[in-house]
Amino acid sequence: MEQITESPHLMNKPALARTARSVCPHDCPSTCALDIEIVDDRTIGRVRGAKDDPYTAGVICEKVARYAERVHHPDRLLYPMRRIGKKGEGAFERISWDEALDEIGRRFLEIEAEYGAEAIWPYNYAGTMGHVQRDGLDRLRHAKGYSNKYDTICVMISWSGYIAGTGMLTGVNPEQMAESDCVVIWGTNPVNTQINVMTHAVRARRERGAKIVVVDIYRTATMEQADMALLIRPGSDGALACAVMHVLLRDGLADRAYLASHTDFSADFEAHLASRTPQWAAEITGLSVEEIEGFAHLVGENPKSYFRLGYGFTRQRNGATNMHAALSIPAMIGAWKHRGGGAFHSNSGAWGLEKSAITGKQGSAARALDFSRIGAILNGDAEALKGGPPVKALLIQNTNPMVVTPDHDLTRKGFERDDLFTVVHEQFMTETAMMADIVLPATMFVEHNDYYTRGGHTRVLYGPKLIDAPGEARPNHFVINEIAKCVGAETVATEKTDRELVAETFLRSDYGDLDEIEKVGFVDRALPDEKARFADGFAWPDGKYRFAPDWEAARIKRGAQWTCDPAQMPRFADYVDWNEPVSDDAPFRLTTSPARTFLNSTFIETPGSKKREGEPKLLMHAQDAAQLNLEDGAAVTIGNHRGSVELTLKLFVGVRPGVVVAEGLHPHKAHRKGRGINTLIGSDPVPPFGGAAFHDAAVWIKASQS
Ligand SMILES: Nc1nc2c(c(=O)[nH]1)N[C@H]1C(S)=C(S)[C@@H](COP(=O)(O)OP(=O)(O)OC[C@H]3O[C@@H](n4cnc5c(=O)[nH]c(N)nc54)[C@H](O)[C@@H]3O)O[C@H]1N2
Ligand SMILES: Nc1nc2c(c(=O)[nH]1)N[C@H]1C(S)=C(S)[C@@H](COP(=O)(O)OP(=O)(O)OC[C@H]3O[C@@H](n4cnc5c(=O)[nH]c(N)nc54)[C@H](O)[C@@H]3O)O[C@H]1N2
Ligand code: SF4
Ligand SMILES: [Mo]
Repeated sequence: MEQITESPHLMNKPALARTARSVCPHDCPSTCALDIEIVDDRTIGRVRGAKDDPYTAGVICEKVARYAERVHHPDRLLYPMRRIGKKGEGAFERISWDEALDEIGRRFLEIEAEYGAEAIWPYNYAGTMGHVQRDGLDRLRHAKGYSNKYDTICVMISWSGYIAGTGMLTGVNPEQMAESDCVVIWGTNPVNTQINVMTHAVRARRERGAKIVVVDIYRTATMEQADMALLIRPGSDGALACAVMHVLLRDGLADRAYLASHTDFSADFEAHLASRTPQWAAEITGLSVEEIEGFAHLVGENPKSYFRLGYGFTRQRNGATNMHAALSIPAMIGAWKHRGGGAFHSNSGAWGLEKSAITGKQGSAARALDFSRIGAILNGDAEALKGGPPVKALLIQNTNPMVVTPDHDLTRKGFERDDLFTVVHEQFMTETAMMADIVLPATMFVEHNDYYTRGGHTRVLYGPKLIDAPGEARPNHFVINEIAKCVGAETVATEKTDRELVAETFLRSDYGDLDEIEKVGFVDRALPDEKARFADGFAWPDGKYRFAPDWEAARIKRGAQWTCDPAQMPRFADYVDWNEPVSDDAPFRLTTSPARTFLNSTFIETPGSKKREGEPKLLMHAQDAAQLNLEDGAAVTIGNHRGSVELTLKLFVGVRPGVVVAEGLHPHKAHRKGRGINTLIGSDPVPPFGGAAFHDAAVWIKASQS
């Protein structure tokens, strides 16, 4: 591969001329406002968190503070390439953009003629959270009738559980965390995954003596900062939540007036909770009765409690019901009534964007294939293919499915198919790009224009092009337009620039004029506070919070599909025992929680992140290690019926016996034997509407044979 020669490492350069406002493009709820030093028209310097943004408040994570090392990395892809070796071998030759586009157009048209348009699957996710570059592929997809994608990999489970209660995906402005008496950080590890939550939670403690509660399955850096640490068994959150509600009712701490005015609370639900005792939940969660009662009393006596509900705890087979059960606690104490109280998961229901300029005509009749089941789909599973033609071509942008999707061995087998034509548009030679027939070089966020959303706060931010791209790297917008021209979809190949698409989308969404918006850098979509706390009613026809969810109504709101028998869903907020069962053959429960300086599969190439994360490790309790005769630092193999993976053992006191944690999506090649952690994760769709249970796998563990 060619190396960048014109961009020396920047941190050494003198501070320069100007600083520009931008926004972090990554798939992180914080969506930080950034101030970026511009050294010259090809070079950035320091990246800092904007001090005048109320949510960012001058704080960003270390990986993005060092972004210059990613933009100016010597391994960036600079030219289009054609594979000349075997798939995955890594042998490519440089070709021109014209050659690449001609070949893509020709192959796509041939495949369409022989198998139909649905045999082509544009496959994009959230490597960039800019809507023009992330979602523009839909314009081409819809115009051609290529296969749609059913989005399950990240938010399907959690959003479904949240909407089942409130009816809408919004909540109390997270800046208000600083005004609460108790901040409950549940199933998210913000020190790793969205640092700004900590800024506001810690402010509440400093300024008002608020307590911070953390609910997790291992002692994370976030839990280290908690006043109350609730270390529970994976998948047991529903039991904890129900027992807390039991205690609140039992001890007169529920807000009966609020239950009557704002919820569907019923005698039947109260009777249901009567059997969900702290003793019952102690068995399931591993907590003591005192811990459960202590937590219930803390929030019951401090109804100005703010529940920050994460994604992580929903990556379980019972994750949607656990989200709904945890969300039911703030309703039980009337937390929503109080400024500084309530709940928040994502604000994505508040954007009100009209995006047809980007995504084109909606409502294509083509089948929607499950993003997380790419392995089954590429291996010809008729049910996963929905009875349609095989997938013969993939057009991949902003995602690295060879690393991030579950059931990896199946995924790999699919990508290895000789008759699969794969196009990957990337910034680096990822393990997915290695499987491509054609690799196209992509720009980074400072090299193109876009606007960004992510659900962690209330603002939509604009990030302009600040420097020129290296080599022949091109934005997604360019690639989509050019491919459209090659496959007879000229009408969707807009002459508009990425900036013009942002401007048009802002106008159509009643956000206002981009020139004006650019002066401040954002549009604030905060709902009026009363509305954010559902003071006039939750987003159901009768305005009542649902302790007894109508999952079918939630499905319609989500535009989702059932992946289980609807009768399987519990009637009320509850705990259901759906996790992958442990057995003598697979006695440990594995979670695969994100690492601090990787972002999904991104940043694995930057020196700072590589140094901090080191080799892939498995966190295990000393008692388990002793039983298995394993020592700290031992090479271990962990496996299940899906495959096996090698890691280095790290003894860790903050994990329960029987539970092991592998942090971070290290590349396969970083593991001995070349298989990474998603080899062990199932792709069976999680009830009720699909999704991958990344933190829910049963595994065996043994010393590796050298
Ligand atoms: N540094 C970094 N930041 C990231 C990411 C990254 O990979 N690295 N990924 C980004 C993306 S795409 C997303 S969606 C968000 C996700 O961010 P989060 O919402 O924080 O989700 P996770 O990090 O998956 O998991 C959070 C915590 O949940 C714990 N957990 C797992 N199972 C359970 C359970 O059953 N119950 C409870 N109570 N806890 C459980 C995990 O151990 C972990 O500590 O983070 C984003 N930010
Ligand atoms: N085991 C396990 N697996 C997981 C998770 C977990 O917790 N555990 N988390 C899951 C979650 S929550 C998510 S969201 C998924 C994330 O899965 P992905 O969205 O695939 O992950 P990323 O690494 O964020 O981004 C993928 C790629 O996008 C590329 N990219 C960035 N910007 C651009 C651009 O402008 N143009 C183009 N063409 N490419 C670009 C990056 O270089 C990167 O290689 O992973 C999931 N996988
Ligand atoms: S990755 Fe998250 S915390 Fe880091 S700068 Fe981006 S938005 Fe902020
Ligand atoms: Mo995600």
